Amino acid sequence: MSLENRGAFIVFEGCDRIGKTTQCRLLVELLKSRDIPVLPMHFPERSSHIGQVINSYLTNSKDLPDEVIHLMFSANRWEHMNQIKQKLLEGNTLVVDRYSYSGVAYSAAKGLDFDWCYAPERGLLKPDAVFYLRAPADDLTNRGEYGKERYEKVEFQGRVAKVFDQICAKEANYWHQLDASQSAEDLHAQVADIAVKLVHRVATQDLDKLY
Ligand code: NYM
Repeated sequence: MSLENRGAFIVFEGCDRIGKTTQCRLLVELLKSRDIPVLPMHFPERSSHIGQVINSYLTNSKDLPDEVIHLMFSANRWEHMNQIKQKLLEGNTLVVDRYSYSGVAYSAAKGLDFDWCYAPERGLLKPDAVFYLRAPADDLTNRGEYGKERYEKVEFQGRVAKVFDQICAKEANYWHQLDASQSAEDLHAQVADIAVKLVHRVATQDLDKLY
């Protein structure tokens, strides 16, 4: 690829324990094996000051009003935006585990207004593609083995899934809904097919913003 080619901005979304982390890893490994420059990222990015507050909240060592933590998650994306833009323009494809849509889905699932939740995300870079990993509803209720972090409850995850579905329907032109109940290998094959074509297709396109 020529020097002025940019990388693709790829995001994985979905409920907790749906397999995003595995799929991110498999995609990063695949792109590397094809000599496509690629970097993994994950939101929340817990190492910054804001990220540490988010971590304390998620591990239940700190309580904050729903609105405040919502804005912290958004601020955590904003504080990395210059870095993300620079990496993409340098030609790196970014494979990002969660983004703005998790921000909206988890807060709206608590009862906050959808449009209010989306507002602070406006102006952030828009992903070229979102892979939305979706398990059938009964599969979700069978997933008893959630961890200790906040939000990891079956009933709450069902509400989160509903908001993700709503966003998926609205953003259908760059969202790819994939069945997460299939094997990690089959799922990866579907992701890989779309992602490799995408990297080549967007290389000469301008970056877009969420609006
Ligand atoms: N989460 C994640 C939010 O509530 N809002 C956000 O903006 C983001 C990015 O954090 N249960 C929630 C979803 C997860 C939790 O994410 C931690 P992970 O991917 O398990 O580290």
